[in-house]
Amino acid sequence: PHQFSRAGNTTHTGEVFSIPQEEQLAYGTAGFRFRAEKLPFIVFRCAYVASLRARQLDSAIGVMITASHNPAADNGVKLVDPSGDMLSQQWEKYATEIVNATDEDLPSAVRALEKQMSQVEKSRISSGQTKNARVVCGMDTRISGPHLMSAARAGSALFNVQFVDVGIVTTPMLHYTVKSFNEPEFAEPTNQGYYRAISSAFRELYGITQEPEGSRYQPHVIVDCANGVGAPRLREFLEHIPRDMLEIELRNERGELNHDCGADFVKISQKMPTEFRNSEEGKEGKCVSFDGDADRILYFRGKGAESGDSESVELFDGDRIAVLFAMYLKEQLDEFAAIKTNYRLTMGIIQTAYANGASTRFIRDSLKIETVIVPTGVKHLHEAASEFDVGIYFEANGHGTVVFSEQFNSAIRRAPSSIMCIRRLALFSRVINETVGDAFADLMAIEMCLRHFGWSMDDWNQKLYSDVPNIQIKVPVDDRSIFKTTNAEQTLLKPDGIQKRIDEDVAKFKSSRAFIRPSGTENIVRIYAEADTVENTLLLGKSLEQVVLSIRSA
Ligand code: G16
Repeated sequence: PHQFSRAGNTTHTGEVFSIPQEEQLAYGTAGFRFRAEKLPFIVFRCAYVASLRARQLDSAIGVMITASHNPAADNGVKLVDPSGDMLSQQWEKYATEIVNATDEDLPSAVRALEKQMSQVEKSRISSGQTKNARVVCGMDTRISGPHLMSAARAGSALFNVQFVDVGIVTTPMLHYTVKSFNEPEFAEPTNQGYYRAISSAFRELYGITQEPEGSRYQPHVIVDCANGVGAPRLREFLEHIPRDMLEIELRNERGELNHDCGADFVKISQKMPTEFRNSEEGKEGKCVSFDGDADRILYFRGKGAESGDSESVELFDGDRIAVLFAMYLKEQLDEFAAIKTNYRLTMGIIQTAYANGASTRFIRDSLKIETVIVPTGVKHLHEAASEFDVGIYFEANGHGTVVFSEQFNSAIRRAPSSIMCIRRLALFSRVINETVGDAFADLMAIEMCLRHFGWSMDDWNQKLYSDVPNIQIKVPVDDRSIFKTTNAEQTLLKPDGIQKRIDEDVAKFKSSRAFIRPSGTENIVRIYAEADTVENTLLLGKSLEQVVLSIRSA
């Protein structure tokens, strides 16, 4: 067996870690994600699938080697389509088939896949009209990354497709670069091209943003980099942002990845990340947390000395960011509608079941904006957001962005650019990374919205809604595949009888809501609960934990 076969899978430490032929591997919430030892043959085969898709479409396709928020010992791989979006779900299925084939069956699985393509696509592949086909591969800072990069290179070589190694980048940078390869007018397909495109839009937007009288906005932010790729790349990006516009301080740059820090840690524990705990600024200031590959962002601050709790944080999560964007964009769109009545641009906000109930009520009742709830996973949110001219999507965990339709772009292009709301909309859409949630781009956009409204953290907190108490619990399980959900993951169909027990527990508390779902990225089941008080939320969460534990031990 060769180095990247199931039987001969060679790890980054040089050992052979073979994977049983019958073991089934699933393309999860965000690609294949396991302990790094399993990954080499998976990356090899995924890169082959990417190269086939690249030749089919004569385009650049992305391969990102990352396990994002997972611990340092894990790794993963996800594929990126030509527009910079997540891989199409049809191709997720193909990738799953190829990855799960036995070593013996691989050649026939490959032939079966090639056969499924249309005649036109096949003739393009066989006649070699594939000069734009390339596999663009990036990785995060994990120690297993370089070996997996070599597996990806070998996988794309099978089909003789050009391989571009972009090195250590954030996931959103890779998405942006793939789009830039395919749409050269969008940006130059390099790290510098990405930095320049976003920072120049930011500087221009800054230039036309007036702080209102009495503004309490503070242009100073402290960033928890999760000890990940966000740190080195943000330092480079900030060379393009003048310090008198925005002053950014970096922490957690070089320790163990995602350990005691990072957006996932802060969201789930609702605690200060390491390096913030004993700092005065952390307590009162404006703090931000990225995850391991910088595609998530959360704001937070310490609860302050008077709370007597030096560890807990007040979170400004994905929901609050989505609402901030919505308020800014709605203001511009309303002005736009008043001038150009022949364009009716629609706007919607996409959330998942993890969205704080108070945020959803605020969006519907106070902002009067449509909300849609979809299953976890950026691919679902992105797709639903694309139904609107301005589609804002955010998971509560801080993963989100805004997507703009063709109709939006042409309306903006045709309108006179001297009108302020048009300029704001045009520039905001360029600060944002539309391809996927992006911690850097979101940070820039959030700061511009806060500056526009003249808001301090207190204002951002108090002028919208108060979060209802909520808790998330992770329960490790052997086999998460026994948990089957429906209703945007808010109801469990399997194991039998479990949903009834959840409903009974929920009914014991006031204003409560809860659900249990299997993670698509870790070997755990996630519990989410809300109730009227912090105490009741904890009680509800704990009783649901017992429900899962009783199934686990049954
Ligand atoms: C990935 C996905 C997110 C998802 C998260 C957790 O984030 O991109 O959409 O919310 O996993 O998913 P699950 O609850 O299924 O484990 P990341 O930042 O880890 O790539």
